[in-house]
Amino acid sequence: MKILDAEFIKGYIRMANDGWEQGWHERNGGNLTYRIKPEEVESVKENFTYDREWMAIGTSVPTLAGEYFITTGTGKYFRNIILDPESNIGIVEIDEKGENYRIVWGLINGSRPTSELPSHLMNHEVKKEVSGGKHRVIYHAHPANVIAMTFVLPLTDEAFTREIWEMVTECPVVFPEGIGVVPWMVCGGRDIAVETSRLMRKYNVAIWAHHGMFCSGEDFDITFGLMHTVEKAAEIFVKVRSMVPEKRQSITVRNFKDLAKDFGLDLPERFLK
Ligand code: 2HA
Ligand code: ZN
Repeated sequence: MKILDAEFIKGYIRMANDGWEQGWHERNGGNLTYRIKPEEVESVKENFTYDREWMAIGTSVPTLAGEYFITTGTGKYFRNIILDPESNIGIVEIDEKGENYRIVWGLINGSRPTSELPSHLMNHEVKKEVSGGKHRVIYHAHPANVIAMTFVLPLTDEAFTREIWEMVTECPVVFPEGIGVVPWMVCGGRDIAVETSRLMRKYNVAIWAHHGMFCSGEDFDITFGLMHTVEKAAEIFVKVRSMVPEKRQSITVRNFKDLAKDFGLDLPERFLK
């Protein structure tokens, strides 16, 4: 099969372009990785070449040994992905130790995977484990309203989860486990990757202060939808705060408990204080 005819590649490109259209990917902002299913790898393998050199990931992800990922390229713009996939995205194979990768398709003309590859792969490792292999997508974007919130609220999981939950009734239904917050850290390296993947053990959303957001999910729709839901709630937060210093009324602890009962949600007590 021609690689660009494969449904998983089409789904990846559509999600990347949807993110661009939402305004979450100025310049080269953001990155997206997908852990490819074995049968999907088989279906397009004839397009792969194995002559590019192995490169160090910069961290060790033994659980992902032998896996294949689609990734955005470093310095590449989301808005260009749909126009020229082969230059802006690629497929990488992880070696049998989980320490190196090599590009087997795309990222032509000497391009490399995203600078956030260590964060993505460490998140994939944790998510593969805790979801029993179900989670396949890690998505990083720069949505403006969530970033704005990181200048206003205390940088705690409790403050962000509760405030965002209160903005839209659907939020605790979509992410009942809550949201994690990473304080400002240098991006692109192992330290921020370790911190983010620690949060990903508990949550599907991690906010990077003054930078953006990471989401994890089973497929493109679920992961994009999660980013979209959190950012929509953050937009409402910004609108409310722009109108008045204090909310006049909101969803109460009692309301959350009623919702949890009817929807069968397990909302952690520490977000309901
Ligand atoms: O390069 O968003 O965090 C894209 C980024 C880095
Ligand atoms: Zn970023």
